[in-house]
Amino acid sequence: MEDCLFCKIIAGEIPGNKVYEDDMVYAFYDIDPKAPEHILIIPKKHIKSILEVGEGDFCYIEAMIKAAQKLAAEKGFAQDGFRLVFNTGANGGQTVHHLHLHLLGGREFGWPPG
Ligand code: IU
Repeated sequence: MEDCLFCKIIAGEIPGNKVYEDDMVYAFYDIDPKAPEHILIIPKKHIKSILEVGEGDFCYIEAMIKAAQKLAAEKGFAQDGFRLVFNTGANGGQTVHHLHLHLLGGREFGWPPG
């Protein structure tokens, strides 16, 4: 593990507001929510960004999407709609360099994003 904040949250070294965990992924509430429901879904393997997802890593993407389906249904915003976002690199607004899928729900979102 590198010196990575999200790896430390997975390991329980830093508290995270966990909402879901399985053998592949970990999900927790974003500390600075951009919507009434804002959950981060992260792979348990340290992958820096969507650009670093290798051939053997797509099982993590599958698990992340499955977790998003499950959480959107459980939190009650699946039917109204929601947004999934992978910010990638500087122009994409990525600030934490451990792959994370933003699951945002509970309000209407504009398009295009800012
Ligand atoms: P980004 O796509 O890399 O910009 O998203 C990183 C997110 O991680 C952002 O929404 C932060 O609010 C969030 N976050 C967090 O939940 N806990 C933390 O300790 C830190 C960032 I630092």
